[in-house]
Amino acid sequence: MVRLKNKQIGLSILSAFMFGMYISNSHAASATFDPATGVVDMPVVEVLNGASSAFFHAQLKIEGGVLKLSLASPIPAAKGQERVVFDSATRALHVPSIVVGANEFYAKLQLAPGTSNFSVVQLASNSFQGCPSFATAGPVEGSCILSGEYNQDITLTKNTQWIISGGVFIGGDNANGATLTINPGTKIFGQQGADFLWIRRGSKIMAEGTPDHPIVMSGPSQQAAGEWGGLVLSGNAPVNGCNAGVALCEVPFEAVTSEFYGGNNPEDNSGLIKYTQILFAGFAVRPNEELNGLTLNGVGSGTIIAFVHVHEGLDDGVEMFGGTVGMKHLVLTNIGDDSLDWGSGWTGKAQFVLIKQAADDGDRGIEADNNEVNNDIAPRAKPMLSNITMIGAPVATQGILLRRGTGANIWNTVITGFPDCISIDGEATFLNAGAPGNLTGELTMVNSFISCGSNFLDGPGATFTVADWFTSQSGNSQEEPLLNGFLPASGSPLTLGGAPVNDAFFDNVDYVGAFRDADDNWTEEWTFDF
Ligand SMILES: [Ca+2]
Ligand SMILES: [Ca+2]
Ligand SMILES: [Ca+2]
Ligand SMILES: [Ca+2]
Repeated sequence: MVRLKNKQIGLSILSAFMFGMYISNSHAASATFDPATGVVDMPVVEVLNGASSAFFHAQLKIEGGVLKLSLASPIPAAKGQERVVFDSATRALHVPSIVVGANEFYAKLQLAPGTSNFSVVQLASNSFQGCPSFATAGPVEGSCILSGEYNQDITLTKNTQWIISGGVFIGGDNANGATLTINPGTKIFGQQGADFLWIRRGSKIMAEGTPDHPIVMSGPSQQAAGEWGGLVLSGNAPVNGCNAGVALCEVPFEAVTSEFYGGNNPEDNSGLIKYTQILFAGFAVRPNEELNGLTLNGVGSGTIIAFVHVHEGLDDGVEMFGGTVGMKHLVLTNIGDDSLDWGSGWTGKAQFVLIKQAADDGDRGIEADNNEVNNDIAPRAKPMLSNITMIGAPVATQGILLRRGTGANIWNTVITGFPDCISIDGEATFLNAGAPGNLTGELTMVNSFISCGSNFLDGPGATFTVADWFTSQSGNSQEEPLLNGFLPASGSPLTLGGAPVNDAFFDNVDYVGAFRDADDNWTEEWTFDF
């Protein structure tokens, strides 16, 4: 059966929806339906597989009451145009426009595992239908206001300008869990720093954009950092900061201390964020206690974060407070403080990260703590990171600052343009690392290229020099990386300088930095212009 949300609907209803497409064939819809044959024709389907994609002319056909894939014929790449997108990772088929009479719909279909059968999970009008019951009318036609706490599942559609008013919370804290679904191409705005979106423990965000219809979260004028608060996820994955022997470590968030995060479930799932822009966010609630573009509090490894662009954040781009969450394909540009910041014992993963600082603002590319109060507290921060391209500016400080007891395993990273490339700070950080030539494996960096004003800065408490640490490890180089913008220029040593990471999360690649070569610009189309 074809399913619409949780309700089963008959194919006659679906056919009635799709019949209009046939009538209005002149419209530039991304799919059409012929009721005589039961065929849904999709002239251009992009099939996403990580950062690569393939293009097809595809058809679905109603057979025996089920929508089945009946044709998939390869066609040349057709980026930059309206198209259907199939995401192999989520098995979701996004049809941005199907025409029904005078109306146009977004349709989301889901491929059942191990079959060629699709079910319809959503049909949403592409024209404004008035505000749903969970929102109030906004100041201009076509806008709706979200406020307060939501204990039921809600879906934000691209036909509406969604306005966040104050702290908008999805779910209670591990109670009344809800799912916030955000459709491709949806725009969400905050009006001031105190307007933010918060996914609480036990609830989920399902923000699945597409390359041609990214989700956008932004401020009202899109001119400066701090126009709205930002996006916060809180989860039940392990964090540090509790007293020894505490069975369940939960801690309050620094900027909003009524909100707790952390738990005992490393695989906790806070949902999915893909092809999403988070722009002009950040809010200083108190000095040194801020909302970031994307704040990840105790978020677990069941969560998917991929193809996220944080631009012009007032504080950090992405900040992890503990947790185990992994991320792929991040673009962090013009960030006011640190592009990537962690503390409270983050043990997650990241691959393919572009960090590019503005000429006039920014602190560190990566600022890494275990815990500020107790540098040796467990679980100790020890993420795995690979394929980072970090481009600083003279106004910045360090490319990477490793301090307050943090561990980390870093591969295939290039750092350039900062006053200092790498600093290690604090005796606990040095002791945890071991000694050059006899490292513990807790703090490592291999197959990485650095080229800064000064490549190394030895912080207080040093028991070895950062230079000895870096040069004693395999594949590291201080030669000029030869970038053209953020991509490797022809002849760049980065393209042959990498080593694969032996871990299932990571794509098996052998280059240094976030991009394979001059043609591998996976930031195209879905990002904000930076
Ligand atoms: Ca911060
Ligand atoms: Ca910071
Ligand atoms: Ca900082
Ligand atoms: Ca920090």
